[in-house]
Amino acid sequence: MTRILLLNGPNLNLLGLREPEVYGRETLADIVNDLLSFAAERDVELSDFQSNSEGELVTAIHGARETVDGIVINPGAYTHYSIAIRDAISGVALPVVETHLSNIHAREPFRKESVLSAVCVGVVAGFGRHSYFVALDALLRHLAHEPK
Ligand code: CA2
Repeated sequence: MTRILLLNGPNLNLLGLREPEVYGRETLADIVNDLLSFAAERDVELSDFQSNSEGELVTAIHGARETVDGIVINPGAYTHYSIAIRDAISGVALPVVETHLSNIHAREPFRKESVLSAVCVGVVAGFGRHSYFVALDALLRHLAHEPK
């Protein structure tokens, strides 16, 4: 069975509760529940973790090395400056798909740069909740074509 870890970074626990005009009305729990069904239909074991702490995300990435086949991550604002998360992704040598609800290229200039994209196998951004499903589907297709 393919095992995937879904990681969500800082403030994504506020989804659906604040700024619905930017990030939508659904909570993270709503999205994760639908992703669990999506994964189960494909015989995929999906685990998930959200943290507002950079160190906890780094530790979760390290732990993933022995436990999963790939990672889907919405790193939140860490996308734009976390060299620690970048180094963790490089260090575990797992395929990682970076995903964003919003189109980071159509927002403020400081969001246009991701320090993580270069160490990820791909990036999905701008499709709201659908970004997560596209990212997970793309990761599964990647794994099917490039097995360990
Ligand atoms: O578009 C995305 O998914 C982001 O990763 C979301 C981050 C942002 O810093 C990135 O530039 C792009 C912010 C997540 C904050 O989510 C909130 C949700 C509701 C209310 C406030 C923040």
